[in-house]
Amino acid sequence: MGYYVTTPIYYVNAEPHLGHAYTTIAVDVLARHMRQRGEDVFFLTGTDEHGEPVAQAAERLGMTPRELADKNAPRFRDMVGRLGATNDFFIRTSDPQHVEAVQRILQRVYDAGHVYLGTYEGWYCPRCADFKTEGELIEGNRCAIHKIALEREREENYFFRLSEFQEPLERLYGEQPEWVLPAGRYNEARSFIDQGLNDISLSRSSLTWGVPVPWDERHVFYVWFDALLNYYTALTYAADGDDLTERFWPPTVHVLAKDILKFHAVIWPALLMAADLPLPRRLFIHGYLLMDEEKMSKSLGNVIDPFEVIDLYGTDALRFYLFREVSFGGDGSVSPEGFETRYTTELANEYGNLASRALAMVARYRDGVVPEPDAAPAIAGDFEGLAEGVCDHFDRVDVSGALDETWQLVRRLNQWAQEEAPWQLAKDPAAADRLDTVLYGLVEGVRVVSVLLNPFLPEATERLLEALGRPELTMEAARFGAGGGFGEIAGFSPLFPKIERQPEPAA
Ligand code: ME8
Repeated sequence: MGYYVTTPIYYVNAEPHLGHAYTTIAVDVLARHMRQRGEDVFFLTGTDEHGEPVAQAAERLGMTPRELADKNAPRFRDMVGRLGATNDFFIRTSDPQHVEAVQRILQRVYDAGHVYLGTYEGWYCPRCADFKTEGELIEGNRCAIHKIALEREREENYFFRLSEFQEPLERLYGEQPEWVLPAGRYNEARSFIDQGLNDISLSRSSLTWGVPVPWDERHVFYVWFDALLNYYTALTYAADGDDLTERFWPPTVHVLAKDILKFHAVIWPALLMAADLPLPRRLFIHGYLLMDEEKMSKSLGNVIDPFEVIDLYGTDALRFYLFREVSFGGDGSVSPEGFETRYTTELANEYGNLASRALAMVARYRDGVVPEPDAAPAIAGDFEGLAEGVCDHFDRVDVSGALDETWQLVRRLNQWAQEEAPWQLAKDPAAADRLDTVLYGLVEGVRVVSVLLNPFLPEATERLLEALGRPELTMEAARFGAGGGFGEIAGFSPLFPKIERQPEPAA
């Protein structure tokens, strides 16, 4: 069975920001880790191009929705590349194959009797592309997320009989308490279901930018139905002439933030049941990146541009920072100062220097050849269970936990180097064996943590492992002492050099 992991598909109504980069990197870290374990991985990301969020933004800009989508989709694709993401496919919901597959699946849902024509009356947020209950509004009938005043709408819509899936969803949640992680989000989804489900709009007749409803072309599908189905349709055409659904459906895990929990945790499984398709095995819901205590979002304008961060600190530093600074699953603030601090104290001083010092000592005291010690170094014991622990974290999508566990070993190696003081041992010819053991222990330790850090820091770790002449990245290679010794070490430049910042212009 393959390992199939997805990000949400992002709206092309604006340019990508750090929030989008965040989920994309998390999923890439997972995908890279699972490949290290020999899993058959498929990693999907892409853009959500239909519906009101895009149509309205295009109108404001005096463009057609398609022009806006064609302008912004490549920016998301570029972002994915700059982040070092190893996605297997990039879906655009304007792809004709997606449109055709959505029509085919929803026609099946219609034919099976899950759809009827009715009238929608109520509040609608065009930015969320979501119908709101009175209870979800904030003062002045405004959207709680976008803070914009909403209009009451009355429109003929096709409805999806969500209420029919009340019991099947209760059963799903009852039988699979870890279907949604973390537990707080599972409870939230469950209580939404427990309040009783109402049927929901499946189509819109006031909008033309969408997938036409095949049985009634006056309507287009409500964008969320079109969007959610991307996870399925992508597999039908991602590989030319090869349908990947056999190999990868159902998804192993969908990763998303809590803003779109209800769509994924309630509507999506009901839709799959209606279409008679197996359900994803798990959803992982992460929190928000905040700037000055507010959710970073394009409508609030408080966004960090991931391209700028990468230009300054590099891709690895961004990938690392986000999961160190904010525990994956919770909310947390990020800031340019925070980047600077973690870069210097952790990447440059703790990891980069550890590697440089270990290699420099091998060069100075042993002519660049890592010694083969007679006895295993004492530090080997600290690595016992490490790879298993990291795998356990990743099995639960605990990306920060996996990083923390590995980083403790980076710190332990620094501490051990201080305790053993190889620079002192080098002065005493009688301590030559001991020095051999310590040098080997340090280099082997750096190698093992580098294998485990590879999903987070692909560029730096691969450069270092090349220099060590030990480029293996598998989980077997993440054991202390695995694969024997080293040869002569190649020289290499510092992994995380000091950042030369442009001085702030004088006021
Ligand atoms: O909702 N913190 O698209 P979207 C953390 N098209 N993650 C954030 C974030 C933040 N401040 N801001 C954005 C949509 N994200 C739909 C999805 S899926 C079938 C359709 C990330 O462009 C996070 O993953 O608004 C969030 O769920 C997603 O971007 C929303 O992206």
